[in-house]
Amino acid sequence: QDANEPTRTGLSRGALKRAVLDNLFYVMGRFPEVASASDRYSAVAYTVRDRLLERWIRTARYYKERNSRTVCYLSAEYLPGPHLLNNMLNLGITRTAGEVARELGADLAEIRETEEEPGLGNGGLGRLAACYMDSLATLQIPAIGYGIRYEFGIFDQVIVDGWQVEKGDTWLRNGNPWEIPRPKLTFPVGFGGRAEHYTDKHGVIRRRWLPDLMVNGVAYDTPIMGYGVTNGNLLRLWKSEAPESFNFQAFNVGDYYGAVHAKIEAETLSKVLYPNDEPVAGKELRLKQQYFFVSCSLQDMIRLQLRNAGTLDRFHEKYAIQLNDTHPALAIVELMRLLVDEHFMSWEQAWEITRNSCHFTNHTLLPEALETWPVALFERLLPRHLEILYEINRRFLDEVRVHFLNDEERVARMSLIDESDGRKVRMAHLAAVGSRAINGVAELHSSLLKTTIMRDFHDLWPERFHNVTNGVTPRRFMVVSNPPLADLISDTCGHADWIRDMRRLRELEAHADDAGLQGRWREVKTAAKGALSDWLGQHTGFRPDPETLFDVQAKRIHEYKRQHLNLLHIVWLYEHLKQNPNAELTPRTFIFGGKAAPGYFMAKLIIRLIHAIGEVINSDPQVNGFLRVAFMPDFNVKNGQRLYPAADLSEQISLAGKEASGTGNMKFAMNGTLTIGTLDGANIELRDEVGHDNFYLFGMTAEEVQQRQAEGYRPWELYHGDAQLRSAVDLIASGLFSHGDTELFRPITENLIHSDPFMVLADFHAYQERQQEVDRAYRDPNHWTRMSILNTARIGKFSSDRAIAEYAKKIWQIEPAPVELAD
Ligand code: 26Y
Repeated sequence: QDANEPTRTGLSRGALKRAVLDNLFYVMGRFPEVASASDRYSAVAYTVRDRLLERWIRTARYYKERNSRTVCYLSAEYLPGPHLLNNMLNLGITRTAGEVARELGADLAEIRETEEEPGLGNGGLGRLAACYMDSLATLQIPAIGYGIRYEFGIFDQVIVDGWQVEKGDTWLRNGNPWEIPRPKLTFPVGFGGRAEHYTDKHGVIRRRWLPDLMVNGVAYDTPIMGYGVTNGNLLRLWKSEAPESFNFQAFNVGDYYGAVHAKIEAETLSKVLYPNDEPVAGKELRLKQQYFFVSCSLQDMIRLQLRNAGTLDRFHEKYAIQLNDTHPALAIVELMRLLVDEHFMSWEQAWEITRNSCHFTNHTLLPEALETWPVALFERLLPRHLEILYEINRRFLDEVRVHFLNDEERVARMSLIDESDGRKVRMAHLAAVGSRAINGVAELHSSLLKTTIMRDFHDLWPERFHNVTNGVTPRRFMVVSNPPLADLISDTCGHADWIRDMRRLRELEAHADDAGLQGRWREVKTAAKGALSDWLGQHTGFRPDPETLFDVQAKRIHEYKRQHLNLLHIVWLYEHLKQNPNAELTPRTFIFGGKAAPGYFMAKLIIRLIHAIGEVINSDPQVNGFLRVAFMPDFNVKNGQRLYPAADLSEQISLAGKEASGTGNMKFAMNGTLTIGTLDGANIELRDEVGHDNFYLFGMTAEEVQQRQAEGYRPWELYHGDAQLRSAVDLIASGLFSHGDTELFRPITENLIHSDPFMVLADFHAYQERQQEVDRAYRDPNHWTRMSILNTARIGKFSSDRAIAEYAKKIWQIEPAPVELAD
């Protein structure tokens, strides 16, 4: 029966095998004996893609016929991770594909290794967007993810002499089998020029924009399939190109080189992803990128709506636009411009539509991460948009004045323009004014939003504020990353329904004390640790002992995330061990992973310090039975998938009030990793879910932090008052970890003693005490394993399916549209 199955859609072993060989031959132009690893990968990827396309096109047709309400997720970043295995899982062909590979003399694991992941994001925010795309499809909600097809994504990190060195990310080098270019789907985007009055054919005086530079945005589509359903959504990324007419125009006036230059400039727009954690001010190209993708996306929505409805009057009923932070907030102004200037709608109607289409998610309270743009730059690039923004502001501020009589200070605070220090456009205010709903990403964060940066807005429009706690997809972070654990869970529960209904993991609870399950649970963890060790051995030369406790901190390197708190504890432990060689201690390997923004000096120095401390500790035979330090280079989605299953302890130790949510915390806990953490972001809710006894809590609360700062924080007093703390800091300053160089790490030690903006010293003692408790607990394997099982069993809330269901209900008012795969 296999032989009769169509080669492009069949899911049987025979059909898949035929398809792989076909693709190798006809797409890659190779025969098996000479195929490279990357040829083999592509042949398999095209085989999977063909099968997605059938479902995908069926979905597109179905949504079109029904004119379904659609979520448009606007995000400057997406970090989907490798597609191959995830798509195989969604199609339900993982096992068959493995067999086919073997029959062809290949190894699926090896084939997977050659896949380049699209690193089109920095970290949490981009990965969240990818998790949400996965859940939208799985929950059968019509959605388009709009973004930028960066030619160079986040840099690859290599470590040279303990320093981070950035390498360009050339993810498109071998082609990208997952995307479908849509050259016909191209929109023009203008920049610069001026605005002018003109009289239309009805004699009405109108305003229009005459840009002096045009760029084209070309769509590249990637199918995003749901798990175990026919629905497939669309990730539509824009690539910038010069319009063809460009060369022509220039040729006519004889400026050939000018034309070539302009072409290059147009193509620069989607060249490279900007890192976060760097001063956001004044990066002209970033503003251009934001406008570019927002404009293309809105033009695309308008095209679809005109095609389906013939008018834009009900645009907001058709689309729910979600702004992933302020990066796409220009959508508000651009939608106004398109409706008013190009589709001749009245201001009032256009504003009604705009304000009912947009929704805004905030991801940070850190003042340095709030986007503002100098008015002069804004005006030069987007002169007409500035006029529209001023008009939005004028009407908005009148509303504020009427609501809060006699409060011009408040008016100034809320204005879309910050007049305090050179005039700047406040993007968060724009996003708030133009949105129906505003949400934070964890309970604490959402409530701090209302009392800090969005306080005035909350006073004005309390009903617009919501919380949607983040979630992550169990498909990628459990089933794809950790198949043995997924199998063990399904085996124990007697079903695999937990993969789409994570609350059902609770069924594991009943077995938490079961010796049989505990034994198998430990075996799974130990095997994952072994695999990680092998990988680290191959890539760093140091292979940690899987018998030790794996204590992992993996996330972007940032002072607020406090990797240096972790380091101070390690240094303290080292000293303690040297002084008490017989101390009873659980052997531990501290594993770090994470990238530093290329321009963030302190973060790069912290990476150097991790390596410096590792170098000394790892080669000191006196402590080696107990203490080791490893660094996983190039932490990205793919490498994260090796890390989460292998961790015993996850470090979520940011200063309370600084981490909006965190999502690594959830990925670790899903894989049976216990957390040591502060009451920050989603840690609070995670602890409430898994149970306070199964979470290692330490540190000040956000409130205590505020209080302490208000009183005047004096870290030097802590340094002088705590001998253990002082000697840990001093040991770093002494040059022990830098071959006697007392200058190298001075910026870190001096900063800690004299300013310590993230209160590392204030939380040190509590952290160290809690770590001692971890140490003791790990020595009781049954108790530890019980806690590990309970973490997984109770993690259901943090599925992105729950988060998306909340958005659908509270924010978007959208219903699922299940697609059937007819036979
Ligand atoms: C303005 C530009 C330079 C910029 C670009 C990217 C600024 C920030 C970002 C990225 C921010 C980010 O990743 N934020 C994280 O979002 C996660 C998802 O909500 C949260 O879990 C995490 O706490 C937050 O830091």
